[in-house]
Amino acid sequence: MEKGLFKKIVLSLAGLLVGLIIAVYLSAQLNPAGGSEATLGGANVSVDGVPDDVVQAALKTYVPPGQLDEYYMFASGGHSGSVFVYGVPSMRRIRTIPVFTPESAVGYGWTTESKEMLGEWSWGDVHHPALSETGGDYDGRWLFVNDNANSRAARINLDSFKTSQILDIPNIYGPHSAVFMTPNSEYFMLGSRFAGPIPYGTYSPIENLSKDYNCVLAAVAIDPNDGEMSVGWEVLMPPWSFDLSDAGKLDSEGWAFLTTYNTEEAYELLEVNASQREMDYVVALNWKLLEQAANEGKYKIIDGVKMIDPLEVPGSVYLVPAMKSPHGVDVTPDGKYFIANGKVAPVATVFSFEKFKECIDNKDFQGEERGFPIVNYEKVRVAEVPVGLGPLHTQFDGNGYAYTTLFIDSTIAKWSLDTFEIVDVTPVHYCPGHLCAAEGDTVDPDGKYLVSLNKLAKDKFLSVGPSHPESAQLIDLTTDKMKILMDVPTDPEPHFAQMIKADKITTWEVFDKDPSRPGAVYEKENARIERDGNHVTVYQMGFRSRYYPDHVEVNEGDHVTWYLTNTDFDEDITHGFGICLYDLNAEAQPGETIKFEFVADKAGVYPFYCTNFCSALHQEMQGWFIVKPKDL
Ligand code: RUQ
Ligand code: CUA
Repeated sequence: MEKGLFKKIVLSLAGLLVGLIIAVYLSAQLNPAGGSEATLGGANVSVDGVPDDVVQAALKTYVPPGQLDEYYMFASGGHSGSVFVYGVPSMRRIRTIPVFTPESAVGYGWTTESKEMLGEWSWGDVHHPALSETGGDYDGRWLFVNDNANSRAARINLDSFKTSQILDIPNIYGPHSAVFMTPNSEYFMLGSRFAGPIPYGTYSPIENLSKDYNCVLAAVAIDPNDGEMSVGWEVLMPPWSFDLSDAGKLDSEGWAFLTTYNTEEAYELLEVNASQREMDYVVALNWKLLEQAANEGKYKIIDGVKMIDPLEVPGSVYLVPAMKSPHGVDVTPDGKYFIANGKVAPVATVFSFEKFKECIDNKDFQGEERGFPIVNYEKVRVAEVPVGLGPLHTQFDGNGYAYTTLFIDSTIAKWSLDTFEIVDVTPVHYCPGHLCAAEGDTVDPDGKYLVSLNKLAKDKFLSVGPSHPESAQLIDLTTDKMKILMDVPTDPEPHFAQMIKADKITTWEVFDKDPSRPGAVYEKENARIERDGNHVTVYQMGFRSRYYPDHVEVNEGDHVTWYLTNTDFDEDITHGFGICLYDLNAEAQPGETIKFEFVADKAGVYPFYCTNFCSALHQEMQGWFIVKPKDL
């Protein structure tokens, strides 16, 4: 039986079994004190005695066999360097997409293409995934992420769920305050978390931080046709740590907002010294003006990038005072407000974009710092919402409510964007960082679901030793009170996530057959091994259940270029390729041609085999790589 069909049958049976077990479990919990009627997978079940909220939570998160989740959630994998894909509401983890770190499960980091993308680095630190947008709405084309460690950004194509480009960003140490998309994916912004002398490699002693160190904001431009990223331009900023950012939308389109947390310019004991001032800033950036300046040549080149001095572009940067080391900054769906989350101040401060513009028009400034005008705090601030201790991030539903995570309180507060009053608080477990609402960063959020991305799980799961997994909790937003529906463990480390309606993403079933693709072979008569001096090129096919050719003999020291085409144009029939004792591993998805290169520096006989179980004769899908010794 072919793998897809077999898998479907097994999955269906397993699903039915789980459904049956739940039904039996629920109906077995007999207790005359309670009682509830419910449907499960289309059948009526009696769930007498089970508390109603347990029944509702089970039903709301149960996706019966044959049905699919309603949303994809793309979650940061933090310093795993990967992106984790979940289905919501089941919270099943569907996929791990390796981005900045090799992943042998899918041969990422061994093929020529992925090796070249990873370059000299072996790890990365993904913080904030951002989906591409059209008209302020997720369009399901691409996902972009930042690397806080090695100053990169990456694009994942959502037709294949593969990392397709990694871009080095010059001049930015720790681009943490990224990735946040402009409403038509013109750009995303990245800002330095760490001050440093630029370009990379420049020396200056730490005491010179205020003088010689900079933070930099980069605008990465996105090609509307293929999503190709390039550094558009950069902006030279003082050595203040940039933490998070968000792009303006609708009323505030054309602006970007970034929080800072070390305007003290401290360089030791930051824990204390970066929290001296009562106010730091939200930095507001008029990116359209800066784009124009870049087009007019108002820049100098640093490390190959157009670097704009914003002091030479009047009107491009303003400072909005925000309470003590704010963390997240979030623009409301209508673009009318931007909200700074206090972190060490127990408030979410709501700023009016309209008032901000008025202050600029009326030159209503309360001072300036390093040449940048500081707008009048009393005028732009419309509310200080006392959300609780440790506010970090805010998301929105489509009904005029905001949801703020409180790291220290371990709660989420729901509050009105109209009255600025808190209407509900739910505990979460434990210490939430980001949170993710369904379509939450668009101009038209869905509400419905909220996921709390918690830094600690403590007692929530079976113990796995001194360090526990992190956790994600799914919260129901369809009732007045927020209700936790389920807990799932997550791998390190949940930072941000975005949740998109599943029907907005169209994936390929198989790779296109394209004879012009370098190295591709689809017919046995074209499969071959070619030699040019000491360079051997293998054109190999893989199909159920063999490789063709299945013996490849080269001479010790040969440089080998190996193309493998999976000629099974059949969804989900992936062939792996591992060479024993040669540290080589890859996979070819249906219809895909992959390439890897290596030097045959060890003589001997090395079996190769398919690592993905692909058919009943998968075990026979093997061959031999034979390296003839030099001195023979
Ligand atoms: S941060 S937990 Cu890296 Cu997004 Cu706020
Ligand atoms: Cu191909 Cu297993």
